[in-house]
Parts: sequence; C-alpha cells; structure tokens
Amino acid sequence: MPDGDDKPGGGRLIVLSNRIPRGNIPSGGLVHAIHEALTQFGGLWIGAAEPTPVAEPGLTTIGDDAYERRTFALSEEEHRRYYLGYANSVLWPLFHHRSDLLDIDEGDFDHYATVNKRVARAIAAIAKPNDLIWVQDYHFLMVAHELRALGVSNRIGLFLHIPFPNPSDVMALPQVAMLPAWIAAHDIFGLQTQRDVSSVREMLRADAKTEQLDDGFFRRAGREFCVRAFPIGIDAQAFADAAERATVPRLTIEKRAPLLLGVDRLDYSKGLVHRFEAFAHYLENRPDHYPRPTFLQIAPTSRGDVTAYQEIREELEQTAGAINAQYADLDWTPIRYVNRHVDRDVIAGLYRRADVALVTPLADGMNLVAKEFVAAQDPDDPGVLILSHFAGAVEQMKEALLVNPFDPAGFAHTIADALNMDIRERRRRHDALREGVFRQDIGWWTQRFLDRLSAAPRPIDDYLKAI
Ligand code: ADQ
Repeated sequence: MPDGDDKPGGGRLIVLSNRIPRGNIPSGGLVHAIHEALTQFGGLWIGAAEPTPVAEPGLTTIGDDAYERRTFALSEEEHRRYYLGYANSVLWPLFHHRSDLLDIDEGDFDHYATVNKRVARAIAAIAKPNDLIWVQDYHFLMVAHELRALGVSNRIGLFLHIPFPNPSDVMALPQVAMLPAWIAAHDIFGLQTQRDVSSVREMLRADAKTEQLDDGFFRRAGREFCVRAFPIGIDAQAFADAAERATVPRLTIEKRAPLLLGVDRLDYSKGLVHRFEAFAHYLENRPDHYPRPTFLQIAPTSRGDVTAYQEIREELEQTAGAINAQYADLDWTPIRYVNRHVDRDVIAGLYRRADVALVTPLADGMNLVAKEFVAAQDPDDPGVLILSHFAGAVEQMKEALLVNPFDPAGFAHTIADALNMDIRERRRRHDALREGVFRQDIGWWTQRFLDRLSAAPRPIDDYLKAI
C-alpha cells in the first residue's frame, strides 16, 4: 500500500466490480485482496444487485464493517442486455479474439451505456475529493468517461482482467471510435500483460487526438494518462497451506496411474475441446507399456444463458464421450469430466495430487489456475505445468512447458514430455515458477496498482470542461 499514510492521498478507496460478495469473504483470490485493501483504506465496494423488474437509481447498502458494501440496481432487461448481451456476447468474445462469436445488437449497447451512466452518477454523488476510484474490468469501460463528464476530478484507475484485442480485431466493435476517449478518461488503464499494453498502444497510435509520451504515458484532450501492465497474482501462501491441509477425495484411478488435471470455468476461451483432442492424440500414440493416465477436467457451467456457452458445453460433452468410447477399458476411463463447482480446498488438494496441469486457453487475460497449481505443489516432488502461449501467465511463467493448443500433435508430445520428466528437471522448473508466484502475489499486485494510482497527477479542470 502507499507508504506512510494509510489513506491514499488522505481519501478513501471506492472499488467498482460487477460481482460483489454478499456474505463472508472467501479466503485467497481477488475478492479477498479487494476486501483487504478496503479494510486498510476504508471506503466502499460497489457491485451489481440481483436483477429486479425495474431498476431504481442510487445505491443500496448491503454490508457495513470496516468499509461499506453497496449495490447498484439492474433491471431484468439490463441483466439480459448489458451483462449477458454487450458485456458477454460482444466485449468478451471480441477481447478473446473470437469475432466469429459476436452477437451485436444496437439495443444491448444502449443498455450498457445506461448502466455505466447510472453507476457513474451514483459514484459522483458519493465521491469525496481525495477518494481513489478503482474500476474492475470490461463491464464498466465507460464509467470513467461519464464521471469526467459529471465533473469528477478524482483519480480513477481501471484494471482489465481480460486480454485487449489487437488493432484489426478491435475494428469489429461498433463503438471502436469511442474507445480512446473511454481509456483516456482514466489516470491509469491497467492490463495483465505487455502484449495487451502493446495492443492498446497500437490502437491509440491510430487515434489522431492521442499523443504518445514516454514510459507508458499518453496525452489526450490536454491531460496525461498511463497504460501499464499489472500482472495479477494469487494469495500463494494461502493456496500452499490449503493444499498441504487438504484431504483429496478418493479418486477411483489405478494407484500408479498418472493424473492430468484441468480446472476452468466452462468457457470457449479456455480451449477445452482442443485439450481433449490433444489428450486423445496422446492416447493414440502412447506406447502400450506406459501406465494408463487419467485426465480429470473440472469445468462448471458459466454464463449458461448465452448460446455460445450452451454450444461449447454440448461440444465438450460429445468430445469427452467420443474419446472415452474409443479408448476406455473395463477398468479405465481416460477422461473424467466434472461439470460442477468444486470447493477451493478440494481443488488445492487435487492440484497437489496431480502429476500434470493442463492450462491451455486459446486466449486468457492471465489464468490464475496456472499460479494456483504451482503454489499447491510439494516442492520435493512437484507436478509439471503445461501452459498455453495464449495465457497471459506465460509472460511470467516461462519455466512451464509451453504449448500451442491449436497443434494437437505438438501438444501431445508435450504431454509425453511432462509425464516423462525426471525429478531434477521437475524441481528446477518448479523452483523458478514458485519463486515468481510467491513474490508477485496478489498483495504485490494490489499495492503496485494503488501506489501508481495514488501517485497519478490529478486531472485538470480544463480537461473536465473540454470533455
Ligand atoms: P476467469 O476467466 O474466471 O478470470 P481464472 O484466472 O482461471 O479465470 O480464474 C478462475 C478461478 O476460478 C480460479 O481461482 C480457479 O481456482 C477457480 N475455478 C475454476 N474452476 C473451478 C471449479 N470447477 N470449481 C471451483 N473453482 C474453480 C478472469 C480472466 C483471467 C484472469 C482472472 C483474474 O479471464 O484471465 O486471470 O480474471 O484477473
């Protein structure tokens, strides 16, 4: 946290995220980190309420301890069109390089804008002059711009948890012309990776009104803002402790059978079908005398109301079924596919039990599973991480076995390499990965972001008048 004074610039912290915890705060993870920062600084956490038939303006208090939790209202139609529509059927696929899945409806953007404006008005009504405003993710790309239009001169930072589209993909967004102004309204626009920073820089370079300065800074409409990478981390110690304590459920697999593990939300960006097919490729070419591996994939349904998610679920079930039908034996099921949420502590234990983790998204802002798997290992006998080139985590985790998930043969060879890796090589790779995961953890991430944000120059009045 910023040195000296607990309060950044003497003010409070206002965090905006779509999801807001209603009850107890789960240990570890992003929610816990935000909770910690708010506990330290005091302030407010604002998130979406459960949808209701009609959305009223203003905020509702849902919890009050060291800081307040408040919700903004969302109508059922807004949930459908702002959240499932524009956020998750336009921005999510576009930012994950899946323009083919775009489901563009002009009315959905109108609802996105309405919700962003309502949230901005609610924040403007409560923000005190020195409060820091920290916006989370793609649901609120317009909020800072709306706040500026309302005359709010507080420091505002946004952290984008997902990738940023490259310059040609971004052209598929009907609102592309507005993006530079939305981004420039922040003091800090934070991204997961250098790759994402480059994509934003490319887009801004094409914007006639934006001037590029040094060290990640830009100038637009007379004021400076910063675009920078803040790779998110995990609460590594909490995960390591949970993994050590965990009692793993008895897995009905052969005693010496290698266990491969995947843990993901069921999302087309996670590359699950490609992963299953690569595993089938491995099985096809596996020498007979090798032990028969089990691949356990845990993938609970998410965003089940969106068609693209229903389709990926069906495709995955069919692929798992077909592979098992082809390779299973009376006493062996190669793929175990579990389509439900599993407790974090059990997941931690499974990470530790697994010989290989398959973290192979086709696009991913960071991917916390890669870091959780590393933190959960026994350093004396660590498992092997297979990581996709397309996970943001790859910029920090070069000692993983890197794969191209689109190449089933190369992927299958990497699975073989992982299963055959000797203990010295496993330890060498794991030591390096572990050091990074513990050093650049979630506390490091929060601190870096808030330090930068509190040090940003305050927006000037002329800019506010010009917007
Ligand atoms: P997500 O797309 O949700 O997050 P990820 O980073 O992998 O992806 O985080 C998933 C979290 O959910 C992990 O903590 C994992 O343990 C947990 N999880 C996954 N499957 C689970 C299951 N079956 N049961 C229980 N828990 C499960 C977005 C971006 C990512 C970025 C994060 C954080 O898409 O790229 O890393 O935000 O910024």
